[in-house]
Amino acid sequence: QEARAAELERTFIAIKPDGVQRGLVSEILSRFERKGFKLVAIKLVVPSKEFAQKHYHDLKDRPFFNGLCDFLSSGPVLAMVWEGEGVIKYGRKLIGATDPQKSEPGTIRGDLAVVVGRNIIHGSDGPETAKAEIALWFEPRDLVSYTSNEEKWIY
Ligand code: RTP
Repeated sequence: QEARAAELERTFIAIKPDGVQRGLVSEILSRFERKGFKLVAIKLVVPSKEFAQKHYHDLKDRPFFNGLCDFLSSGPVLAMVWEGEGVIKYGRKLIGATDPQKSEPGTIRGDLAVVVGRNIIHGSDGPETAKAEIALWFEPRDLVSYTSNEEKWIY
């Protein structure tokens, strides 16, 4: 079990200000929990605009960059790290396509959002971004290692 725990991947997930303001936190958390992923870090923060620009630095040349950073820093964001086999890719699947008009029903954005600028949630898009985003939002000591009782029934 220890050997497997070392292999379990982690991803950064954030509920954006629209998701928090709309009271969708518990709905979204429960989807990740029920799937069998494990929460290893969580905090509610209002990021500064500079911090939002760091988080979205890959998009700095896009026309919507400024508005996107204003939006991310406009209110509380629920920042989280989730752990589990395949969590980076499958987390994106739970979230659904970037544009909620194209997200499948059953996904978080498909069920709960309407437009791309208010798509309620962010998830790392690969192992490198996951590592970088976790390091940007959390200190190593914020990441909690523990064994949940359910694990032996999930793996
Ligand atoms: P995220 O990083 O938030 O999970 O979204 P993503 O990878 O699915 O999409 P990405 O292309 O990285 O875009 C990041 C966020 O920028 C906003 N966006 N607005 N045309 C627009 O106005 C537009 N396009 C993208 C969205 O909030 C998207 O999640």
